[in-house]
Amino acid sequence: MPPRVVITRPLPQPVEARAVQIFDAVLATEDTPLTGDALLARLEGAAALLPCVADKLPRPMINALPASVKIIANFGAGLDHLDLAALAERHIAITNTPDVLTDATADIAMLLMLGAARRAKEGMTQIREASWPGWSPTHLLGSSLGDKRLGIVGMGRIGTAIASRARGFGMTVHYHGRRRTDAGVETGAIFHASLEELLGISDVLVLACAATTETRHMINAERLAHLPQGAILINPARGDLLVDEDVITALKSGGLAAAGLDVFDGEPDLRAEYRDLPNVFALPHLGSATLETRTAMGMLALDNLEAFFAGRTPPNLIQ
Ligand code: 8YV
Repeated sequence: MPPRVVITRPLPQPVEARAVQIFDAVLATEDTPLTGDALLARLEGAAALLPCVADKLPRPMINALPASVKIIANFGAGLDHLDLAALAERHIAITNTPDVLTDATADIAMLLMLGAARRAKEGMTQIREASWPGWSPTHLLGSSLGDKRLGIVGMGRIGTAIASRARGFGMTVHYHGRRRTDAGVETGAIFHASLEELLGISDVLVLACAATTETRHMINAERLAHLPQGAILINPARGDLLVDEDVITALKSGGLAAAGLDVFDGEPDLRAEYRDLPNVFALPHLGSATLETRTAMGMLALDNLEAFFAGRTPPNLIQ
């Protein structure tokens, strides 16, 4: 009998087809997060869980998982919705799906940058509300990206992919990370040993780091004050990297000219100001949302499970 794998959400058709072919797969019939008792009931007798970012697994949930569960194959790169320490204590393996979503997420970062810099929200509002006064030399003037300095926080796979796109737009690339990356990966990007130093020169700041206890609320009033007046903040990573109140204050005062946000603390709920402020270009967590990418993510999650149950090391084993 193949191992039972519980999948929390509907996935692209080829992924579900392969899942039922190779596993005793329990597919999701509803597209809502699976949590609490409903999740525990579905996991009875299952060997694996395939969750996504919206399926929160804090310590009490992990402690309550049936003993049959041996691996969690996350659909996504970020693991901040899972308590890794609690999983390690229970000797439950965990894998994720990096690489395959790098390009799609870097593309969204560029969309956020362009949307914020070019005042796309205000333009779209004029179209929707039929309030476009007509072409004028001074109508909705945004700022060019080409001559700007881009500061990237976290030069990992996604940060590196954003850097190569930004170079194509003529931006000068700077970054801060835990360590300087190899010259081959850096390709001319300028390393800053401290975050504050990076902030000081970032006309556009993009967050491309993981959400951890160290990075939580990293962008607060004090850090925002280091940015050049009228900088643009881009967040395709995780909402809790920001202190929302401080970001909103800066957006209202003009300290920040604009923000491009794809992720929100407590999403899908978001602060009313992020909905209403004209200088916030916001998307509903679409970073990896292309059919190709979501299919590749699902296939990679299945690869990880296949390897695990065949006694091999899964390609994306975290712990
Ligand atoms: C995914 C993401 O769509 O991979 C991640 O960490 O943020 C998204 O691109 C999401 O996590 C799916 O679970």
